[in-house]
Amino acid sequence: MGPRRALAVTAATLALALAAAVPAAALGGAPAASVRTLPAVRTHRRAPAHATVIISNFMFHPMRLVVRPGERIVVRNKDSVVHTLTATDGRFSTGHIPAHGSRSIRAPRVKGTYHYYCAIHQFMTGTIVVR
Ligand SMILES: [Cu+2]
Repeated sequence: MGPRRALAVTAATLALALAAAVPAAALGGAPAASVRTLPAVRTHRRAPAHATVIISNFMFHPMRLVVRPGERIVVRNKDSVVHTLTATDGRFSTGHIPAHGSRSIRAPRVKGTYHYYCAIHQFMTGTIVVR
């Protein structure tokens, strides 16, 4: 009689716990997930699209950068000398980027492959792919 009653109580408690747990999970779980998703999407859209090229040790990194048409490209010069990032055909250029400074340019709006170099140290080359 004792064990049987205890079992019944346990079953009832379990049923109550389940009844409480399921709606809690359904109501609490779903909004939590969408709350987690929404700010990420909003943050992504609010942040202006921009890519980065780093100059260090007389090299561009990455040497081949893929961007969207018209995307902003920030060029950071980590060297102690002035550099430029200048299209081989002259269509874009950062102008002089001072030592430890940065400049930004817009990628061309026309899709394609654009080669560039440093106008001061012409052995420094790289490529921007717009697609
Ligand atoms: Cu240079």
